[in-house]
Amino acid sequence: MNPAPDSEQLVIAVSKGRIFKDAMPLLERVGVRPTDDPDVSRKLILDTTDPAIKLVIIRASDVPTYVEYGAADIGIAGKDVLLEYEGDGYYEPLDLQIARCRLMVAGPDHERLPPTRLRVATKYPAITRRYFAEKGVQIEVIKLYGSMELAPLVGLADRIVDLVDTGNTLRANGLKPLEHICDVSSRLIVNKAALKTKHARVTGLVRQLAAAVGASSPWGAS
Ligand code: PRT
Ligand code: MG
Repeated sequence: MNPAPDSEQLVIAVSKGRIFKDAMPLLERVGVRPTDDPDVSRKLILDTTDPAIKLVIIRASDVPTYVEYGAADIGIAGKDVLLEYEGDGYYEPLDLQIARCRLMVAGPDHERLPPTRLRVATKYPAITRRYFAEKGVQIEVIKLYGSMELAPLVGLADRIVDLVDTGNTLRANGLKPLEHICDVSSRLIVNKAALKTKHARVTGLVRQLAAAVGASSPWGAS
């Protein structure tokens, strides 16, 4: 088969780990299977069984940046990452309903005296500030890059804002979920220019993926 011309090539940005694991069966259903396993290979650009589609393997929080700037035409990213990302330089046509979890405020099982100004540790400072501002609660945000659950245990913070799935991680660290901020699942995002310049290929893929997840077709039928 001849390779597709460049303008017809689609680049899909996806992170390794749980989103990749959940996204692969969906992509396979629309004929896109990477020829290397990103958990084994060190390649950052993967060919797929569709000669016109490549995958770029990047950090979860970098996916909206790649798509906004057109380094990828399409991306798969958690709603948590999209809500935290400052910018709206992409379309978000489809909820893939994978990698589901909840974004929650959590705190110690046994609360000490309520502090005057809550210190909240999180890797989601923007979401956290918005959430507490809407409630009219003054907080101090402590930005961390991981292991948020540790912060209350060592006196770094009174609360955390983190993703919760089974709740096992919270329980194992003597924390409990306190407030539900939002449900999270992974979304398909699309570069705005690519929707125009590669319209047929982009809308075709989005429609196929919509059918694969049983969603009604975004951007109309045909
Ligand atoms: O590793 P890197 O820093 O690059 O990115 P990452 O750690 O965010 O990547 P990854 O692969 O761990 O998560 C990517 C995306 O998966 C997130 O942005 C979410 O959209 C989605 N997702 C779904 C989750 C979870 N479920 C989840 N449970 N991401 C993380 N968790 C973690 C959570 O942070 C906590 O530490 O799992 C723990 C809680 O799980 P339970 O089951 O113990 O409650
Ligand atoms: Mg990780």
